[in-house]
Amino acid sequence: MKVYKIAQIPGDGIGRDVTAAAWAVLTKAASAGGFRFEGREFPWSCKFYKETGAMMPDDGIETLRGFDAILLGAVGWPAEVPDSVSLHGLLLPIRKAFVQYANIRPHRLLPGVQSPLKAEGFDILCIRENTEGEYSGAGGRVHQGTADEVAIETSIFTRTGVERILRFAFERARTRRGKLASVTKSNAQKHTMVFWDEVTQRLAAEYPDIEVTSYHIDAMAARMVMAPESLDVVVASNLFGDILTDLGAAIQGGLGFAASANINPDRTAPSMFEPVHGSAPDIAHLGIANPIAAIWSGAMMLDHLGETEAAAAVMAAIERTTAAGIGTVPGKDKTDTITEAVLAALA
Ligand code: GGG
Repeated sequence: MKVYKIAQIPGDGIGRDVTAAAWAVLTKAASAGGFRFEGREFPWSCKFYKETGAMMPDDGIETLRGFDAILLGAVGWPAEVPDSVSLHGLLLPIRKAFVQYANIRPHRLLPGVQSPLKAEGFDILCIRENTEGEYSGAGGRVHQGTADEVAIETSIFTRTGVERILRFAFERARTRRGKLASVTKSNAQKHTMVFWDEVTQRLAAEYPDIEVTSYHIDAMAARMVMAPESLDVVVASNLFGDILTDLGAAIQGGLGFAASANINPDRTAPSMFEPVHGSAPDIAHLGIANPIAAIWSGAMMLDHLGETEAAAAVMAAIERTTAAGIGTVPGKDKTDTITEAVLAALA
């Protein structure tokens, strides 16, 4: 029997609740599909940071390298650890070390879920550059605490990084409706974003079958609200993709429905699957977090592992659950109720 080794990092806050839900569904999907998961849980989190001074041990990356995939919950406990420390101590180094350069985030309405914008008929695949750009961590501060203080954050866009994410997006567009929206702010940011636009135009010549449109981020934000059904694949830099996908989550009913996959397309290291939402400390341990985003992320993991039938079964179970009105309204149903409904709907 095929056995997949999965590293589980529940993280902080509701991360623990939603990864437990996803794990229960994944375990059942595996047994129905004739394969098995062997999970190992890592306590890396803000609590771990408080105890050890680091978000993960020095050999954390090397430890994770031995797994087939990583299932992550959420990171952040801003009352105790600055968000910049938790993000740069765990999530971002994993994405970078494992060359998970494509962050894939689907935005569509599940049956029974209402978009707060009353949007319908949209199916957007956001592809976020995930290893460089505005989140490179380069920069510094001088004259701290004085009137002359200066803070600099350097965006790093490499030819390798920009080409590979755009090529990935073109290829994805080919498997869908053949439309690609490339998002920058090249009128205001005249180095990195102009470079991104140039690479987009050059690659467009290699993909004559793909209809490519370049948008500025502000115009894209408006389009996602006003005409989301006009969009197919949307590709953007790390920061712009991060922001647009919270907007996408809002259009699809809320962050409780937004799944994501941090993919290493070359399969030279494990990929990581996590809901888009954060740790939501305000509702942590109340048992009301919506686990659907985490379960959907688990379905994306199944797909990536090649277990496409099991992935489809989990998605069908999620859809049967929301179609029955369970988990469709934020805060209405308990995490356990939604999880049990998905488990029951899993054929
Ligand atoms: N579930 C992932 C999580 O904890 N997200 C919090 C966050 O702010 N992430 C920023 C990012 O995805 O780059």
